[in-house]
Amino acid sequence: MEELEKLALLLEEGDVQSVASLTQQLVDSGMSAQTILNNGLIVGMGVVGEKMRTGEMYLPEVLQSATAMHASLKILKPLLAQGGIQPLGKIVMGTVKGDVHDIGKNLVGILLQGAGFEILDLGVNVGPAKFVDAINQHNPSLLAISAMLTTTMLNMKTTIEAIGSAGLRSKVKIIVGGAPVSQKFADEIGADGYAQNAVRAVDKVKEMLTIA
Ligand code: B12
Repeated sequence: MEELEKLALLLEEGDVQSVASLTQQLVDSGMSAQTILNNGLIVGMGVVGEKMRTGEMYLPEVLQSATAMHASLKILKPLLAQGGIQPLGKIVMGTVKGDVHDIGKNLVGILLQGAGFEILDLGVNVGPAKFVDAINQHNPSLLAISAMLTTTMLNMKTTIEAIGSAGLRSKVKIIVGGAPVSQKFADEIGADGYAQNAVRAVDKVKEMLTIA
């Protein structure tokens, strides 16, 4: 079996140790972190998502796959984040209230860091007040909000409203993303930008902050 197929399968099986060691092995063999991520890990996680939807995989198993993905990303992070020299600006990020999905958000953060931004990650299950406090405290140029559930994506709207009520809306650009989020939804809730994945997020953020 091809090594990347094997990695995807091990991720699906939630074999944390083997995913970590195969990741390290592939890195050592000279394979790029982007290839390992896109053609191994994300492929595997796609299968997990589909099996979760059809009821073939249950929550504890999915969590185990997520743990394996975290272990692999820990190895890939320094490679994916390579390249940033001068800080281009400060970005505060977080997953909205009620939502604990963080793999996609973390990836967006890693690539933005790699592009030269300073990242302040508030983590998961972040309520509107915490986002408001972070803007007051850190004065970022941009806020990146993630949501992975059709129910919790509505909390993006509440968050943007809270930022408006605190009089901070004009101080910070807001980008939203996550599987159920679309450009249309971003427009509806008054976000400044949307990106479908982490690679596009980097380009979009640069465009939003008018960085060449
Ligand atoms: C792993 C996982 C979990 C793990 C999360 C672990 C963790 N630490 O993240 C656990 C087991 C905890 C979990 C729990 C649940 N999950 Co879940 N989960 C997933 C799964 C399989 C993978 C998500 C993932 O990491 N993908 C890989 C990353 C790389 O992709 P990504 O997250 O989409 O991120 C990319 C883009 O979306 C974008 N992006 C993401 N964030 C941002 C932010 C910005 C600013 C930008 C610009 C872009 C961006 O860029 C990222 C990188 O390219 C998905 C299925 C799927 N296909 O998405 C279901 C899925 C999201 N989960 C789902 C559900 C239903 C649940 C639960 C409600 C299940 C339950 N019955 O309890 C709970 C909810 C828990 C909660 N309160 O949050 C559903 C959501 C359905 C819906 N439409 O609402 C999905 C789609 C599965 C399914 N097919 O049914 N889950």
